[in-house]
Amino acid sequence: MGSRRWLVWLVFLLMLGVVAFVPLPAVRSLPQERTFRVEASQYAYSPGELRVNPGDRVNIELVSVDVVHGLYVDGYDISVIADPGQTEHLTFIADRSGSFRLRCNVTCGAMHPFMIGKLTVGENTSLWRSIGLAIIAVFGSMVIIGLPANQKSPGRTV
Ligand SMILES: [Cu+2]
Repeated sequence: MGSRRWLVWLVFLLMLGVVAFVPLPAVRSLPQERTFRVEASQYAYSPGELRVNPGDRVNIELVSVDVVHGLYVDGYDISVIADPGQTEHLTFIADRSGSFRLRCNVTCGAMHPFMIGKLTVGENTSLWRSIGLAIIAVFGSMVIIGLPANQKSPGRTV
């Protein structure tokens, strides 16, 4: 009985380790060409967040809806400026992983400093890991709750 319980624990811990730390080769995709049409208006970008994989070639088409707006990518130190009604292009390779702010680099009005977007370069493996860990936690708690009951019942006369 004791050894079986120990074995269940071992399997449980192994599963935890696998989900938490083993790299996910299937998710790793080849670099792609990604094109985003980003509309800039006072005082936001739409979409507000761009998500790409490391190594992707990113094309941003910046469209200004009202006044002159810019788009500066923190960390990459590149920018583009679009006149009202115009579309300007910014192309770069996403070779740095992490989260980077997109900022308007043209003073476009009172709330200009708050005109901020986000570029995320990275695979969303943490999401899959957290889902996996949640499933294992549920499974594990079922095993832990279930085992003592099974072991007790034959031995005790209540
Ligand atoms: Cu602006």
